[in-house]
Amino acid sequence: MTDANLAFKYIIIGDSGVGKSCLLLQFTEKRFEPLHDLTIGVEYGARVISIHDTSVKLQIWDTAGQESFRSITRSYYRGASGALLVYDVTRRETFEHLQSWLEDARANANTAIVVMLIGNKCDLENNREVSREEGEAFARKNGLIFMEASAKTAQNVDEAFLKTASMIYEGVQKGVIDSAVVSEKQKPKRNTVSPSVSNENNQNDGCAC
Ligand SMILES: Nc1nc2c(ncn2[C@@H]2O[C@H](COP(=O)(O)OP(=O)(O)OP(=O)(O)O)[C@@H](O)[C@H]2O)c(=O)[nH]1
Ligand SMILES: [Mg+2]
Repeated sequence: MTDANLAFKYIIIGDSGVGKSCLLLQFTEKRFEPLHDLTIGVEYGARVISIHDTSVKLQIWDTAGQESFRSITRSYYRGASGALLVYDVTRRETFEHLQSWLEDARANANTAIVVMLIGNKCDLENNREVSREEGEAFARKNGLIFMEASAKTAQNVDEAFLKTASMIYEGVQKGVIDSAVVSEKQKPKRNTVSPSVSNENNQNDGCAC
């Protein structure tokens, strides 16, 4: 493969209200939205990063967490090389539903997909219902990478997206991930229901990884 113009497709999944759209907004536009603007169908965002002098476009599909959109979400796993699986550290039920999200990912995504587990809203320490240790243990048991983050303060937001990219890049180098999946920039298809917002906002960002 050539070392230029890679595109990694990401999908962000997890229960409604855990902060998926806010994580995307913080990563692409460096701002926080305090109101819950329920995602209908899917939304799309993008940002260009650099890994070892290679320019990589992250094409990110932010899905709706509500159960009624689950079948639409399932159609977005195809071709994804990274998944951000998000729960809310202040709502235990969102942690308890992780297994079911993981089953969806395993059933619908490429087998080599890199999954990053994110315990979001870690700024709300006083309301915490899930400990960091529980998140770490779930990740270890299921072979996931793990970070706690806050879309509000931006803590670990860039790190989560960039670490995932770095793991995908390594997978391609080692031949574990098919280079055809990531070797060219593909224009995202606007399919299925109400892809409401295109907050594409390409910025160059030196990757610390
Ligand atoms: N304190 C705090 N609030 C957050 C954080 N991330 C998101 N929120 C709030 O949580 C609510 C839900 O955030 P969204 O990003 O809309 O949730 P979502 O996961 O996209 O929800 P769906 O689109 O319904 O699946 C909003 O009111 C956000 O302001 C965070 O890190 N800290
Ligand atoms: Mg949303």
